[in-house]
This record gives sequence, C-alpha cells and structure tokens, in this order.
Amino acid sequence: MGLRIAGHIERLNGKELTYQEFVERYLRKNQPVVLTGLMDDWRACKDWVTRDGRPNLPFFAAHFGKSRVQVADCGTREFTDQKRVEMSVSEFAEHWLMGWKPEESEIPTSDRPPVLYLKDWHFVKDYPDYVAYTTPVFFRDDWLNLYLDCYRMHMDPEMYQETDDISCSDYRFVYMGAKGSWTPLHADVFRSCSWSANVCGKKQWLFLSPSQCDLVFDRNMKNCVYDIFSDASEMTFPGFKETIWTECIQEENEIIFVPSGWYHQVQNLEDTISINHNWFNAHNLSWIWDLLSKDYDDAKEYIEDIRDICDDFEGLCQRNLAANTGMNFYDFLIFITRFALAYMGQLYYLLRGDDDTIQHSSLTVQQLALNLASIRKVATKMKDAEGFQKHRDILDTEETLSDPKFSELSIKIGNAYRMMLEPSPLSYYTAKACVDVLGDFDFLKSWSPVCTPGDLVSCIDDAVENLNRIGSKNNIHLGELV
Ligand SMILES: O=C(O)CCC(=O)C(=O)O
Repeated sequence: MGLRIAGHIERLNGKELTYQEFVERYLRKNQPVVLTGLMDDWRACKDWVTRDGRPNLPFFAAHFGKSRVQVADCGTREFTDQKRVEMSVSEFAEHWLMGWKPEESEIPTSDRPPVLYLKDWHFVKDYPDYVAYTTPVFFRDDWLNLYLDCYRMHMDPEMYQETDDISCSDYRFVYMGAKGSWTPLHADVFRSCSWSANVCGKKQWLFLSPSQCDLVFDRNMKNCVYDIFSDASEMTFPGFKETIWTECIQEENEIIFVPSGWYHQVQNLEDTISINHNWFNAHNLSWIWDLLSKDYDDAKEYIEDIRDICDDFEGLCQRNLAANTGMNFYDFLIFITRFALAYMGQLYYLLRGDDDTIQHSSLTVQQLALNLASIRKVATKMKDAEGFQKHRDILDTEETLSDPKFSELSIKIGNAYRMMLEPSPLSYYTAKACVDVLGDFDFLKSWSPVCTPGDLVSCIDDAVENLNRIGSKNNIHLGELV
C-alpha cells in the first residue's frame, strides 16, 4: 500500500520574512517551512559545487581530506539506524568518484556496491576559520550549540570521552551523499528542531506531525518503523495505515525548517550536500524535558529487576539516561540554570538603564522575559519528577558567575540577540557588561547553590521581583511576561 500524502509545506523567500514573523508563524506553531534566498553569499555554495551543480569532491579531498568522518552504509541496518564506519573524507570522496551507480539495475542488489552517506560531520568544529556559511537569523537563538561552544553537556568523568559525539560536541553538521542515499525514519535528537540547507542536489522529505507519531510504533510503543517504504507491516505496526504524510521536495539553495517532534524520512534524489543544525530555545524547551522524562522512565524500567541489588539505583538510571539520550536530569537542570542566570544578567543590565539603552530594548526585554518564563515553566514540571536526589549540589551560582565559560556563554547569547532583534541595545560591550553586573545583583548570593528544580523556580521568582523593582523606575514590569 502506498503512503497517504496530503498537505504541503509553505515555501517563501526568507529575505522577505522578519524574525518575529518566523517565530509567530512557524517556530511557535511548530510548523515546517521552506525558506529560499538565504544562501546567496555562502562560500559553501561556491567552493563545494562544480559548474554543473554537482558536489565538488576533488575540492573536499584537497582541502578537508584528512578529516575523519562517520559514513553510513545505506543498505545495512544496525538497531534504529544504518551501520556506520569511520573513514577519511579523502577515502569517502574516492569511493564516490569510483562511481556507485544505484540505478544500474541489471546488477543484482546483493552485488551492488553500498550507497554510502557521510553524516553528522562536525564541519564547523573541524574548520572554524573556513566560514562555509552563516546561520540565518531565524535559527540563531540556538541554546544547544551556544551552550556546547562553552560547556560539555554531560560531565561524568567515567563516561567522558573526547570523541563521544552525543555529549561533548556540537550539533552543526555537513551531510554528503550520492543519489539513493537516505536517512531512516526518526525524530531529532533531544526532540530538538533542525534546519537543513541544500548546498547542491535535491531531497525528498516525508514528515509526520507529532499528533500522529504514536502510529509509527509497534504495539508496545518500543520500536519505530525504520523505512516507511518497505518496513511497515500491519502485523507489527498496526497504526501505520492511518498515517498521513506531508511531502516536500527540497531543491538546491533551499533551507527547510524541521520543527520539534516531527518524524521524518529523507531520500537524496540527486547527489546532494547539505548543512544542518539541531537546536532548541524557549519555544520548544518543554519538548526536551518531556523526552528526558520519558527516556528516564524507559531507563528505569529496563533495569527494574536489579533495583534490590543495586547500591545506587537512581544514580545508575541517570548514568544510563546520559549514555542513551546524551544528557540526564542533572545535566538539563544545570543547562537551564546557566541560561536563566545569563538572562537575569541581561535583564538586570537593561532594566537598570545605566545608559540610554533601555529606550531601544523593549523587544529584547520581552524576549529575555519569555526565556525566563519558559525555563520557569519547565523547572516547575521537573519539580514533580521522580529521580532527583535532593542532596546534590547542582550548581553553585557564585562560582558560575565568576567562571570565564559563563562569561563566554553570556556574550555569545548577547551577540545572537543583537543580530536577531535589531535594533538591539546589546552590543558586544553591553553583552560583556551584562555578565559583570551580575556580581552586583545581590539577591543571587542567597541562591548558591541551586540544588533542585524547585530552587530554580524560586530563584527565578525572586529575580523577577527584584528586576521589577529595578525596572519600575522605567515603568517596565516583567510580571505578566514571566
Ligand atoms: O538529510 C538527511 O539525510 C537527514 C537530515 C535529518 O534527518 C535532519 O536534519 O534531521
């Protein structure tokens, strides 16, 4: 039975869209969109593409050939993904140039060379000085990558490995694959959203909205369909026949926004290079917590039968959660607490109104207040979660404020907002000042350390009260916002 495909994805010129419009129409509503016109100046679109619009593989081999990358063999399956091997970019380019021709159908499938797909190449980390592209303004409020540029997501020394992609690197990737390469059905890591830009080639995307996602799981809600074109037997996946898919054919120089929690399968219809980032922010933070909470329940259920012989059952659940999902409850609480502190600093700076910045900052104040509100909402949900051990010191706020990594994070956040919310009062220097003023924000001293989600909620409430007092001289109240 064929797939039922209905609906379409809007396509519009990104140059004619404001950041606020993108937020209102797509990010807040969690709806996909294709944006054109945003890649004109990208170096990637010149250097990486031949005159006839194909991947310039010799260029990759010559300039980035030594990079070690993950390459999926699209014909094999390993659990929920394709089997991957590591090789150098030169080796990958060499294989490709030797010519896999999946369309040569006279060769029996079993004898054809595998279609290889280079995936999840941390290109920006590998080549920070080669500016292949600039992240469009719509995707700059990216808490995930801003954070990972300064901190590790998970700090357990027993688990930490330099090469451990899931916990210590960024989520900015390059993908390269010949016609016929593909990505199995999945929703994105952490239930983040993503954007994916086609530097050359053409992709077919098939999307399932979050309201239908249960339908691609088996009766136990454990296993998900792998390949929607071949793997969805009615016996195993009884709900699959009810699914209604949205198809999008993405052309060269188009960027697709993939919202949180939308399952998708992707097929390269031509030889394709794409750049994609996973990201999240205030608008989809609760998706991340909901996934962590569900994955924690699964991790716990999985080892329930050894609970009685386990010295630290909860600790083991959290370690397994970090290993499987990429972070655990404590990592996430530390993550949102650091962001909350950074936003408090920026609000404190703006509301104090030391200079005339306050006159230009209502949009920024609104955004920062919305960020705090979103963190508070998630921390409130977290209060009810099993699995937090109350005695642990999660985050020493005083130590955080004097940590150079925290200054770096605050400055990066300030710079991102400066670009997104023009005209913005946050110049580089004010972003730096936002960190420095936190030292004067005396009430914070009573919040060292933050130990539980409840502490974070109370800390935000106290901050808002203090900020309102400070802002009242400029008639600014955060009350309704947070
Ligand atoms: O381009 C692909 O093959 C997959 C990309 C993807 O699934 C994503 O960005 O989430």
